[in-house]
Amino acid sequence: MDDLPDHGFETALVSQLSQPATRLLGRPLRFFDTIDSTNTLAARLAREDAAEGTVVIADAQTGGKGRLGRNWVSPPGVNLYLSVILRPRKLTSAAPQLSLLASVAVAETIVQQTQLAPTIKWPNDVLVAGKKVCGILTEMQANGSQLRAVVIGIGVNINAPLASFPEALQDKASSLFLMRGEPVDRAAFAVSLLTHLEKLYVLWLEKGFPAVGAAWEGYASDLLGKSITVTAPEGIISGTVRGIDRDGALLVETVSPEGQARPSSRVQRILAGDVTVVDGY
Ligand code: BT5
Repeated sequence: MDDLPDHGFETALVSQLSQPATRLLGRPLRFFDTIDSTNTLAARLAREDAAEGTVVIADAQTGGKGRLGRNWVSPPGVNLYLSVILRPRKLTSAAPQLSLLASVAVAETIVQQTQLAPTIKWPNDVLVAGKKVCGILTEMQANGSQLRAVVIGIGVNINAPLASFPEALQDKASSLFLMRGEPVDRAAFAVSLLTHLEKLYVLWLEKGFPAVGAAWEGYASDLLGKSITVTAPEGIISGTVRGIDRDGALLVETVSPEGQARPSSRVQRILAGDVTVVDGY
């Protein structure tokens, strides 16, 4: 866990992927010791017609991206930063479903590789014991209303020590190593993640979102029935979580303000935003 490039990681990855773990994802796989952002490169490759399944992985990122211009802390030698190019023949409105799908793949991989008990915070943060261990950034390229490519960027804090997080993050973020008390094999985790992602992607293509949504709700069950506040593009919405619908939108029951002649409740569909649970989450 020092600052030297970890060629062992690349070698182990390539060797484990050469066993037929996946048919689509990671074929080809582009590995970098350091990159600005795997998503930025994957988006460029996608514009240049890279094949579906192309994966960009880096040992470190100098400009790791979060959503809405936020940053992703990406130290070398310890974590996983990868981006996958997919080309589903679907409408652009289906793209957010891939973020939810990716969070299920990460949660399943954490269970399989560490026996920890992950939860998902809508839309796609993966937490262990209430701390964020994974973030997902999905970016799309479109031809009109049709998807041309989707880049799913996944960052998982695997073996990061607490000191590698800036102080402001130390009570909100964690790593699988910190939660489990022993290191996790990064290459095995990466290959397992690509395997789970591929299985769910094929399921989604064949059966649509509901097949994946049930698994998502299983990991996000903490959130059901909770009072939340969502900062969404349409404004700040407060209400009670009722689940997700068959398109992956969060369903929030809101009550019109007290004092109104006839208080009434209605369920709003929210497709994007940041959730804060009123009682802490
Ligand atoms: C995300 O954004 O959670 C999406 C992160 C996606 C990162 C991957 S790494 C591979 C690929 N290449 C990229 O350049 N990006 C993707 P958001 O929900 O906006 O959360 C960002 C916030 O999480 C930050 O503002 C911090 O508060 C916090 N954060 C930053 N780095 C973190 C880390 N390593 N672990 C946990 N939390 C972190």
